[in-house]
Amino acid sequence: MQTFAIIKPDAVARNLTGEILAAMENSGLRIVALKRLHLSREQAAGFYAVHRERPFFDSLITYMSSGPVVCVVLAGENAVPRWRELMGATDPARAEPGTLRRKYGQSLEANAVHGSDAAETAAFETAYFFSALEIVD
Ligand code: 3AN
Repeated sequence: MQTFAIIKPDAVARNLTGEILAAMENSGLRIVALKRLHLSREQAAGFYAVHRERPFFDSLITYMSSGPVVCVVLAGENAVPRWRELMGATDPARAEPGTLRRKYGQSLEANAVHGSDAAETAAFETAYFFSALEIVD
C-alpha cells in the first residue's frame, strides 16, 4: 500500500524536514518519491478542493502557499493508517504524545504534516504531484 504525505510550510521553515523524514523511515515506511515545491495559491486550492466550502479554506490556501513544502510518497503494509497514526490528530493540542503533530504542530492549521485519509485519496493526491516515472518502489 502507498500513501501521500506533505511536510507543511511551518515545519519546512523550522528545518524539521530531516527529522520528519527520519521518523517516516524509523517507523518502517519506505520513501518511494520525494519532492520539494513552493505551491501557488491555485495549486494549493486544487489539492484541497474537497475543502473548498469549509470556512477555513482561504486561510488554509494562504498558509499552504506561504513557503516550500516537501511532498513524499510512502510505501509499506497499511501505509495509510500507519502514517495517520504517526501524524496524530488534526489539532496538535489533541494529538497523542509522541506523534509528529503533537511534537511539531503549532496550531490546528499549521499542523506540520499532511497524510491521505484513505487509499483512494492517496491515489488522487499522489497523481496531483508525481508522475508514474517519479515513483520508485
Ligand atoms: P487532516 O489533515 O487531519 O486529515 P482535514 O483533512 O480535516 O485534516 O483538514 C485539512 C487541513 O485543513 C488540516 N491539516 C489543517 O491544516 C486544516 N484545518 C482543518 N480543520 C481546520 C480548522 N477548523 N481550522 C483551521 N484549519 C483547519
